[in-house]
Amino acid sequence: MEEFSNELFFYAHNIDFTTNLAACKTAILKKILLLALLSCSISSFVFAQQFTPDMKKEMCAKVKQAAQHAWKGYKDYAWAADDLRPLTREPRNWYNHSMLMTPVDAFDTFTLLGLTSEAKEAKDLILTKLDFNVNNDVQVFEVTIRLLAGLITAYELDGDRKFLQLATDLGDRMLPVFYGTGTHMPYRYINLQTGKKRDSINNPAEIGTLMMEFGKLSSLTGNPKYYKAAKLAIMDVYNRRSALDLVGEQIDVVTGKWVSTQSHISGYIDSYYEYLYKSWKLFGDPDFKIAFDTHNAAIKKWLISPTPEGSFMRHVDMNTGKETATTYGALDAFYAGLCAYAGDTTTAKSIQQANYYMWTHFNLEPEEFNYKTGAVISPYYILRPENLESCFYLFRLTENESYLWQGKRMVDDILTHCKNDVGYASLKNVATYEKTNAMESFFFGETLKYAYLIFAPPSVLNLDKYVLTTEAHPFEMVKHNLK
Ligand code: DMJ
Repeated sequence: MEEFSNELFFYAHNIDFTTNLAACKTAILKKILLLALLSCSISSFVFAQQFTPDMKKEMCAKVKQAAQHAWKGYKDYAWAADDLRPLTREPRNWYNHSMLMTPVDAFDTFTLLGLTSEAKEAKDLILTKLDFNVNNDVQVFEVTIRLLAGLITAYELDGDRKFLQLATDLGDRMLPVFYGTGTHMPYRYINLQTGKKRDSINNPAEIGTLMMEFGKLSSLTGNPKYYKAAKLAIMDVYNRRSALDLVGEQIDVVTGKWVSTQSHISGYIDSYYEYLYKSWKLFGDPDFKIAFDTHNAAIKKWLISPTPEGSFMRHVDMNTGKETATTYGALDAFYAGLCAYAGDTTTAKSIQQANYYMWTHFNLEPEEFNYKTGAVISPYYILRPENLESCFYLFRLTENESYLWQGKRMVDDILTHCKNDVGYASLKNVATYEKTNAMESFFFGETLKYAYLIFAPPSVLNLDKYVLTTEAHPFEMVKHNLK
């Protein structure tokens, strides 16, 4: 490259204006064209170059070291808390009492990565300290996807029944949230000790993303009550879809009326779609497949927004289909993986192209930007996994090595720019790489897990046997009928 730049510099400074101006202009144009071609071929060469088995091993080793580094920070400065504030080296709890978010989210990641002593430390902590008989007013969705799912997977991977006892206790304490609204949809919060429920304004993601965990609890305990309640809830959302087969962003679970009719695949809706498809994979119940296919067709008709940089997803009104926003962000990135998983690799590739553009265009992906104007709306990055998650599904299902290169770039960026001396910190602004004081438990549960799985042998996680929850906790597929 340098050689050519120098040559161009030479041309620019040695033009004989009197004799052959036109010839010089042509020569400069040729060189510019050559430079453009060269830079294109260099970037495609990077993707065409073989990603060797040694390179995969090196990536896996890097991710393992990162997991050890972050866990050490948690142990040293936040032991037994929900998570670590990495800049001030302090513990952080979500509620009145810690519920060990980080160790529960991390246990299966340590197990899959072969980090046996870290897995043992997390297990011992969970089994000696975790107690759900506490005065915590919990957000049912977050506690379900991180804790209930983490405990269920821990039980399936490790076999210790104490994990299942904890999961069942938690499920029983949260189950009443489904009752008493007058619809089948749950309230958003419940007190684990008193059972007091609150917040009737809920959303499809928080209503629907209980299906895998509660359903799995039914299959493991033999009691159908969890599956029934969660299925009635998710199908209630589906039954309230618009004539365009879309759902809105917020719904009142008492009146059953939509409070916000904005429709998109981002936060508040995202994992509702994910759980319709994954619940079909996990339980084999065709009602979920019908619902997913109906929505997926509508998403492709109304939301997908192809651009030269790939397919982004817009926001529309669920009733009219009228565009309401052209914002896209870190959370939306999961849909490429879901499309690939559901067998549509063509759509998946084009969304992943947009995802990777979003990642590389701003240094590292921002939480949200406007893909029409290019303006960044929320410049932060909180160690989210969705872009890596889609990369994982696309590599697994297409075996196209370009996804290994994409994965490498993203993993290297995270490990370089988010690392500090005691862990990995979120970024306040991706443009400046300025850090902020948070290391969410999903960094362990999802981000590091997908980072590893992209490069690890497929046998580490067999997708014919396991379905990954929205928090990337693998659940063994259920063979018997729970309907
Ligand atoms: C995770 O907690 C889950 O994946 C959830 O469904 C939405 N995204 C966060 C991480 O970004």
